[in-house]
Amino acid sequence: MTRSKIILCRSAALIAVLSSVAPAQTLRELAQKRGVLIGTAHSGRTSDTEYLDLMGREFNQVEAENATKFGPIHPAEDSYNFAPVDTMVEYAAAHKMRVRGHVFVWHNQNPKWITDGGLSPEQLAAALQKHIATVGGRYRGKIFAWDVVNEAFLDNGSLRDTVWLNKPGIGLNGTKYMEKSFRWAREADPDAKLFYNDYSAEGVNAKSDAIYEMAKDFKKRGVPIDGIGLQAHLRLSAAGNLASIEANIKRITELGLQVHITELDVRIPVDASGKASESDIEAQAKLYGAVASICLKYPLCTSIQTWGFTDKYSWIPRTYPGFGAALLLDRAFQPKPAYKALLDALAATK
Ligand code: 9MR
Repeated sequence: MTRSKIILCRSAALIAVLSSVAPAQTLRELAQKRGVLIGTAHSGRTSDTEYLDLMGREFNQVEAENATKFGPIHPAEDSYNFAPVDTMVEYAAAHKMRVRGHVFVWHNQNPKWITDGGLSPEQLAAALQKHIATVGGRYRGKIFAWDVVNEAFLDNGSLRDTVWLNKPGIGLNGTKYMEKSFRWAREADPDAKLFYNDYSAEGVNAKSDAIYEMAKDFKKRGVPIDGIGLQAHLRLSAAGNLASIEANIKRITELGLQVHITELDVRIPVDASGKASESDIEAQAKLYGAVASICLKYPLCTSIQTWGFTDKYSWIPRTYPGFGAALLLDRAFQPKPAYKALLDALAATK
């Protein structure tokens, strides 16, 4: 062997040894090893390169926080705003990330032409079908899973009054309007995984019971539903609800449905400068780790997604004054204990 060949072999051996002992560094490396997806909402800040770089480094799934909702993507009957979504889809492809779609049918963030356009139920049904066909069709093969319906139930388990159900609605009673939407979504993209998504339905309660019953009925009758999204916008008190969260994940997966944790964040009290107490930050970390560990116990719980990853861009302070610091990295992109807890949960042996 020549001298240069020997050096080459030695360095290859050294690299092999180093990479076998070096711990995997990022959330996505650990998630990949376990065969799960680790995702984040994308705030749309495309000029913040540090933000984009970190997102691509840590996550293997991304979902638009707003850009794929009905109003933002379809603001007028004949006009679609695809550009921000196309940009996200290209970014995801460049970083080898999967893309989740959010959402076709929701009571919020609908455009005026839908909510105030005086459309009849027949016209609304046609508009919704066309919307699903157009948006779902455009991203066929690029968006691997869609929240078809979001937040259709109230906390007491009854159906929410919405433009799609009864104000004026698309002309179908009860859960039939959702059934129709799932069927339209399947037609638009036969390969996309189709989800029902909601909040305050992580544990077993009146709302999650109603969702479970609907999903069971849909499965039984062949309505194309593939999973339930559990948003998981949590407070520290959720630490007392972990057994119930596990029971709910268990019963959903026993139906043969997937679970995606879709919007995980844990809001904690902050002072006027946005600072939280050490003990709350530690308790928050434990909760992130615990929720992830529960999901990882169930092979059909296939994705853990946080609603953003840096406290620099989070919906919490705007919506819950006095609360914040809900995500994995602080406002300067420094990892918090929650980040480490999630790493540890992903690294833990089964
Ligand atoms: O984070 C989103 C925020 O930027 C929007 O202003 C808000 C409008 O309703 O929607 C937020 O995202 C919501 C998601 O689409 C559905 N589940 C609850 C999320 C937080 O409100």
